[in-house]
Amino acid sequence: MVSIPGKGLTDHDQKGFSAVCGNSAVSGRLRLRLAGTKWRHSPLHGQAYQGAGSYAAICGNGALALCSAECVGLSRAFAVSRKGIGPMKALYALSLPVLLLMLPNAARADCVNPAGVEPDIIYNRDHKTYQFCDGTNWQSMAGGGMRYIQPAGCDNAPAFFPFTAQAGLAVSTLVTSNIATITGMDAGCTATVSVSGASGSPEYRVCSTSDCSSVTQDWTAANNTIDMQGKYLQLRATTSASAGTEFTITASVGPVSSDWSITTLPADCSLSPVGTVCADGTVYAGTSPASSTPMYVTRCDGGRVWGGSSCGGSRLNTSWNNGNSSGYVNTSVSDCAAAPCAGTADGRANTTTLAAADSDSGAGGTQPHAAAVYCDGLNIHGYTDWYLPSLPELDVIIRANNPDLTNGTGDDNTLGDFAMTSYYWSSSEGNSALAWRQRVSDGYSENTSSKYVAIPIRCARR
Ligand SMILES: [Ca+2]
Ligand SMILES: [Ca+2]
Ligand SMILES: [Ca+2]
Repeated sequence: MVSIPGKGLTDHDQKGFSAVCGNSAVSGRLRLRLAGTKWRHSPLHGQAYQGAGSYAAICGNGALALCSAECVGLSRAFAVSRKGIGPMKALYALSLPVLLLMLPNAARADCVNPAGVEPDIIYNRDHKTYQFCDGTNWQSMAGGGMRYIQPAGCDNAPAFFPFTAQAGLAVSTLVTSNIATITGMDAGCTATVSVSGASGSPEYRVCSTSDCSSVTQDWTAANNTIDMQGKYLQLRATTSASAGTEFTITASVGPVSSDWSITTLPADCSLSPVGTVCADGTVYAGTSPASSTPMYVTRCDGGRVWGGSSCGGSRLNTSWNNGNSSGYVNTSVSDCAAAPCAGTADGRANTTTLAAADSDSGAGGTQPHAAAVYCDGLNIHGYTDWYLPSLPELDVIIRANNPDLTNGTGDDNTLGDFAMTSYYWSSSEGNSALAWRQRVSDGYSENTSSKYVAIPIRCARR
């Protein structure tokens, strides 16, 4: 008796065939030579013949498991039972290359010992099971074996099943493919389903419904033999930890393969369209008119934080000054008489100035310019150089976020998380009491807003 705890193969009886193989690593079937006299060839656990694998071992109901490295322990254990056991009691578990070498030349001929042709049926007293000749070997009809009898020459080649390439993906993120429909095979004709890829730990699942609400094979990386006609195939994998890196996943159903490409965000997302989320989590917003260099905004409005799939927290509504409607201060930030102010108005310089300036002459000491101070002190996406954009910069941001300057259309919120009907503060000053703000929905800007009004802000950097 052989006991192999934890390997799924627990035992065999004196006939050598009562071992139980529940190991999911089983990936193929082979013929097994018993007692040096007869070749047996049994289907097992839904697996079709497959050339990969390293070792063989006997499983339940006469099946022979071809195992990958995970099953190596099986063959070693069974090797112990080879010596001194009489005919029909010995188990031979051989490494795959050896097993193939032992296949007789008659592998393509009719069944032998006893002689037979397809579809002859015999009863094997030794193993108390019926066997049929598939034209080459005597196949077991015991247990679930009958499930794997396929009509000769059945079509297990599906029509090509495309997977949509995905780019601009966040790094180190598990992503799923579209759900591909598998057609063009004969119903009942099984095929080996597999997935491969050098990186990303790819897996597949098989569903019986187009939305995968009903799963027939849950996520796995293992090969499986499945009747795929009319079913649905979906892939998943983890994106690269590096920016701008493509992984290619290959899925196969029978002889047909299809590639799925998943590419992470580029390191320099300013080469991508506005609204592209950069590898660092910031959002490319266009070119700053103040510096003629790329400008980025936070993923979410002031007060909110990206939670992985959406912005969380409460949107900050802040005054431009300290919230007082008296004691206004005309700072050294250049006053802007009319929109869009000077094209070179620099939000970064404005913010530095405002963060150090007193906003309320009626109160002793220094009161903050709250909107600018928020951006000046912000530490997010790995940066601390955030600033409150000037009006010309805010105009670029708002037009990037709503290109047609019309609310309720498909181009809304290209940059994400803007309150579409709100005004947002710029760092451009109007005079002592007023500052410039701009509305997202239509791009309208005004300097008639008192500095104490509390509205949203979006910080930028470059
Ligand atoms: Ca001023
Ligand atoms: Ca003061
Ligand atoms: Ca729009």
